[in-house]
Amino acid sequence: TPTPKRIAVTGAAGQICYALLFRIAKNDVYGPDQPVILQLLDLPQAQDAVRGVVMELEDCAFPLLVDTIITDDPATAFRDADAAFFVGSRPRSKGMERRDLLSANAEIFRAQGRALNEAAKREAKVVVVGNPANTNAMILAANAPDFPTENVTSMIRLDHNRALTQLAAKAGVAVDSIDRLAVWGNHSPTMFADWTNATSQDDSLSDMIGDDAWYRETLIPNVARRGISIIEARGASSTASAANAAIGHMHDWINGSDGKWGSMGVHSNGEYDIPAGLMFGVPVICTDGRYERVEGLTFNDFQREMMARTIAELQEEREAVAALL
Ligand code: NAX
Repeated sequence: TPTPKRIAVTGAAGQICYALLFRIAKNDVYGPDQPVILQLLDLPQAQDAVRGVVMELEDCAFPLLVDTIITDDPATAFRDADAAFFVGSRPRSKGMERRDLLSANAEIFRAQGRALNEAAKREAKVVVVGNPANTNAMILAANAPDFPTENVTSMIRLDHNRALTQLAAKAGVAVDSIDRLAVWGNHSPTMFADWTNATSQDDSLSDMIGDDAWYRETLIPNVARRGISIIEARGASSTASAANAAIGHMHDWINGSDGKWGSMGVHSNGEYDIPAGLMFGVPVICTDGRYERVEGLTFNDFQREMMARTIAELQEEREAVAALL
C-alpha cells in the first residue's frame, strides 16, 4: 500500500468542514487506492466539537482513513502535510468594518503562513477557502518565504461551477460538455465569469446562447450574488457546494483536468496586466500535479472593464493589510 497522504484542514469544526471532511476521508481527493491521514486544526474552544466530528468520521468506517490528528496548534496541523485546505477564518461580526475583518484575518493567515513555512512539505498543495480567500492566500504565501508561492492558491471554483450550471441550463447542453469557461479575479461580487472563449462540444457557447444582454445582466450578476441567494433561501451560507468546489480544485490539481479549463486563484506574476503579487482567479489547465495558466488570450473592452473592477478591489484589500505582508 502507498504511504498515507497527510491532509491538513483548518476550521475543522465549522459548517463547510462538516461536508468536506467526509469527502476527503472517502478519498474524493486522491482517488480510490490512497490512504489518508487528516490533521485537523481549530481554535481551543472548538476542540470538543472537532472531537465530535471525528467520532462521526470513525463511525463511517472509511477504509482509507488511517489516522486523525486534532490540534489547536497550526504547526502540528501542517507537519509534513501533502495538502492543506485553509477553511477556517474570522467571520464578520455585527458592526465590524470591512477593514477590521481584513486585518483580523490577516493576523490569522500571517501566523498560519509562518507555521506552514516551518512544518509542511515543500511540495504541499494549499487551497484557501476562508474569506476573504484571495487576500488571505496572498498573506499566507507572503509569510511562508521558504514555501513555493505557486503552491499557495485560493478557491474560485465554486463561482466557476455556479456559472457552468447556469450556462448549461440556458444553452440546453450537458454541464460537462462545457469547456474554456474562465472566472477571473476575486471571490467576491466583483468576480468576472467570462464566457468569451467557452465552448460546448467545440461550438461557441456565446453563439449558441446568442443573448449578450442575458450574459451581462443576468448570468454575471447571478453568479456574483449566488452566495447571497443561498443565505436568503437557507438561512445559512453555502456549505456542501463550497466543500464540493474545494474537492474539485484539489482533485484536478493533483490528478489533472484532462486538458479542460478550470479556474483557480493563483499568485500573479503580472500576466494579462494583473498586478504582480495579487492572488487572482485565472483559467488554468492541470496536468501531472501542476497547474498551467491559460496563455495567449486577448481581451475586448467589456472584458477589460470587468478585469479592472476586480483588480481594483483586490488592490484595495492589499492596501488594507499592507503592514502584514
Ligand atoms: P464556520 O464559521 O461554520 O466555520 C469556521 C471554523 O473556523 C470555525 O469552527 C472556527 O472556530 C474556525 N476558525 C476560526 N478561526 C480559526 C483559526 N484561526 N484557526 C483555525 N480555525 C479557525 O464557517 P464555514 O461556513 O465553514 O465557512 C468557512 C469560510 O469559508 C468562511 O470564511 C466563508 O466565508 C468561506 N467561504 C468561502 C467560499 C469560497 O468560494 N472561497 C464559499 C463558501 C464560504 O462562504
